Amino acid sequence: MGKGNRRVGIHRLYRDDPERADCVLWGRRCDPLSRRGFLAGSGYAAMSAALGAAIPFAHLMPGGLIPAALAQTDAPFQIPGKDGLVVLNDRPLNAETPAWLLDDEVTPASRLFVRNNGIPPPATAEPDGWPLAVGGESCLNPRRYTVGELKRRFTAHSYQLVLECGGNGRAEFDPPATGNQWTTGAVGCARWTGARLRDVLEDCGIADSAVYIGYSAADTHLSGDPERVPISRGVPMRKALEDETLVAWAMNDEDIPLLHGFPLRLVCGGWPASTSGKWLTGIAVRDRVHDGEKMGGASYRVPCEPAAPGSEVPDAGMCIIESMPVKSLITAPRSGLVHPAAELLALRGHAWAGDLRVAAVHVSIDFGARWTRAELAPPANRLAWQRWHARVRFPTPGYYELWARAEDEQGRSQPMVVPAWNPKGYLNNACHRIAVQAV
Ligand SMILES: Nc1nc2c(c(=O)[nH]1)N[C@H]1C(S)=C(S)[C@@H](COP(=O)(O)O)O[C@H]1N2
Ligand SMILES: [Mo]
Repeated sequence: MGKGNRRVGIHRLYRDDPERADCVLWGRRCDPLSRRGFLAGSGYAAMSAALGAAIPFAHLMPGGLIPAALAQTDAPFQIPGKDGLVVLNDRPLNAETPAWLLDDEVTPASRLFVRNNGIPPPATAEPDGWPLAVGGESCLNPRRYTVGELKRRFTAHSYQLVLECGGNGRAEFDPPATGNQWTTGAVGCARWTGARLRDVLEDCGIADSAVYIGYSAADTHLSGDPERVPISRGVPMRKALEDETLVAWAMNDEDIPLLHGFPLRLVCGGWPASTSGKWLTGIAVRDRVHDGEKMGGASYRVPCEPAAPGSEVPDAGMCIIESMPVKSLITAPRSGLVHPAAELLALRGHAWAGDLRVAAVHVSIDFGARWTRAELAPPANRLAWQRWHARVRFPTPGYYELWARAEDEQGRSQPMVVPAWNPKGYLNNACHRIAVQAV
């Protein structure tokens, strides 16, 4: 892949030109009179032929649905220290993890997605000397720490925390949203260790006027302009002061890998991962909503009220994304499995719900007509994802899709189709689906 390469997903191709996409996908003659959608005319036959199987529940299949077997984007590309990630952009580096590689309870460094907005700093040879400045309008006693001091002075806490990019799932929006065309893999749940941000802020003193924190970091802008900052986001005080919000110096009990913020990172589990500043050098306690880079405009903000797809939303009508919505993944089996129809198939995955707990997970083999309840484990700690297991049986041989749908403790479920359109394509928590051929 050359400099600045970007990947265009199959969904994007469909959004842009469905007829051409049909030609590419099904090898059909580009007939301008042919109807759109797979099940129209020769569509069903072409699709069955391409999948190599009949589709027993074809009558239940939503029109225009791209079969999961073909929507797969696994195309491993090597990044040092990474295993099987799909690179979406190489400047800045952005890479996601195929669902079947997210099967671990605790996501290993080799399988954690990478989302850089700028250029990471070089690895410091002296991590314990790395500075963290705490200040801002609402900090009573601004001061500087080093990572070594943070480790000595504050109690270390460890939590497994879900980090999911706000744009995970963007590839499915219609009209398409610009930005990394994440499918499902911009999420992970590693174990983070560090000081509670609350303990550090209380050490400096928090004024009554405190509203928000904002981070600053050592990465540099793509333009090379030292005056420009790639990203500087933050969270309201209530999130900043939670037990699980960490100023972390370790991931999975080792130094944080350079791509993930070595040697110091803010971690705010359950919120858009953009709030978890990597290569952390500063925390400002603000007397207003933090106004750093990527806090305004359409960045990490969505229409406060539902907006018509493609419409212009005035700035005042945009709200900052806070807790991420309920979501799940099928991490085993891998999509594309060929399985004996006579045998039960065991499947499993993870489910998470931002600041909330997951209350239930259901799975379907018939495009969502009927659902079976999965077994659901409690989280390792608050804000960790939860393991689920289910078994399904196929009535006849053929092509099936397995769909998983989680529900949070407040009764909100994942939608089966892409949810509320927004200008930058955030918060797509539609059900994950995989393809299985029963033989
Ligand atoms: N300093 C800094 N922090 C950052 C970013 C960045 O570009 N620079 N990217 C953010 C975004 S948008 C995401 S989704 C997560 C990605 O974390 P990861 O690369 O460790 O998976 O880091 C966040 N923290
Ligand atoms: Mo992100």
